[in-house]
Amino acid sequence: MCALQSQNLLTKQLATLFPQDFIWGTATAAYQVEGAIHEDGRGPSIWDTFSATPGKTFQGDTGEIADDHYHRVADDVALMSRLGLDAYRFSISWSRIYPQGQGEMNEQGLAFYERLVDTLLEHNIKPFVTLYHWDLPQALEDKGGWTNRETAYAFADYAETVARRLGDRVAGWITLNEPWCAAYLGYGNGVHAPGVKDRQSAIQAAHHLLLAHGLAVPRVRAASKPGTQVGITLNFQPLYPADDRAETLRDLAIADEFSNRWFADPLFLGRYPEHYFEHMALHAPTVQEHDMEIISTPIDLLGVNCYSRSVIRGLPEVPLADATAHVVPVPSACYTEMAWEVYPNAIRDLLLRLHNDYHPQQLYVTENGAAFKDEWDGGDAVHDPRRVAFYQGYIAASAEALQAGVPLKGYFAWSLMDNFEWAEGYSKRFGMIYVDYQSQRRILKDSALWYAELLAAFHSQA
Ligand code: GCO
Repeated sequence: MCALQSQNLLTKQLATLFPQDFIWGTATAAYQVEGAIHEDGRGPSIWDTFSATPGKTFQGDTGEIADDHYHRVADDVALMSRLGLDAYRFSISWSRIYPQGQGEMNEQGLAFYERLVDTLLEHNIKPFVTLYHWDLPQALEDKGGWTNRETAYAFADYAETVARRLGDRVAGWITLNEPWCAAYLGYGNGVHAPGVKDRQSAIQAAHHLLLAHGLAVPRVRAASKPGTQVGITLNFQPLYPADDRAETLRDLAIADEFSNRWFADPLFLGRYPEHYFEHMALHAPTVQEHDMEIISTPIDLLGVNCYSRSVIRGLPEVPLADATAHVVPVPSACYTEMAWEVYPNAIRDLLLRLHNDYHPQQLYVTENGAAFKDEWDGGDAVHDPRRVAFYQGYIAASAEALQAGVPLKGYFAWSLMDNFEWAEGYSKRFGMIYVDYQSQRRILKDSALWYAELLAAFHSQA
């Protein structure tokens, strides 16, 4: 049990560090919370297939029921309102809209998200919508999935369909969530759906994900009300050197290409990192004329998912392709249940780096949070002091970046409530709200109460 970092800032003080137009929210994703995977015309996704495959997820957990959010929208939005959220980031299940990924559209699927958006607006909560959070329609995977360039075009068609229906009410669109994970975990090391283990396929899948984003941006923007923000969410892993040896600095730079620049460079600079594929001992992807121009189309917001950091030590005898071989533990650090170091300065350093290297118009922290062992005694409380300390530290560090000039416009805690944590199933709890999966009862953890106190203090300043 690591010692809780003492928080110098009182909650009221913390609230004063953010401008009045700052947006406070929480985030979820369709497959992680909705359940109802066979309902109202929804088609199968790669995560239905993957999680139903023996050995792929913790104890064979699947998203079949999850938080049953599909049937509990009114109650869950009421809880968001209880927390005082300004915004809610959720994702749309592509296979609810196009059960086969393309072709015949499923009106019942679109109607569900229209109800969710309207319920949010009734509570003065801004909808921020992720169009792709990893749950590719299985029918498209059957045709090669993200290794097939046609999937990028199918995504842009799907995105425009959704924007035409909801673009008059959505505050912000995020085309893709963490394409790095969709590409590398899905096609490179296979720990996520569709479970392909071929690093070269991951390179081509990444390119088609980026292309899908670039094709979708102008079509989503054109179908939305003027001023609607359109962007993408990337995951980043801030890297720090264990020492100042030349091989450490060399390996850190290469690990940075793999962990952080692989997607950011094409999006903001219009090119991949110069020697990246050579360093990975892989071929460059097949790139068609105008692809990089499409990929780097200007965007209004960069969503930043940041949880931790890694400390890298150069190991001359280990090829960098296995980037994790270079990560070293930090003896005195506090780690979450995901074995992620709690290091609040990582989010400050990352936001400053992104601002200085890529100059995005606006940044949002679209995910930040922690999994800790939460115990529920059947009562009305769940005490999670380490998660409260986590949020206090990372939000204070985000404020430092803001005050240093980073155009940070909002913060979404991951997650609103405990949910299906992909290959970890339900073994990892990230929520501010505890979910008893047997009864589907929701219990506000102390971190939810603290967040509500922070937001109340913030909103009382108006
Ligand atoms: C991600 C995903 C979320 C995860 C969260 C905790 O960032 O990996 O967007 O779906 O559940 O990050 O791992």
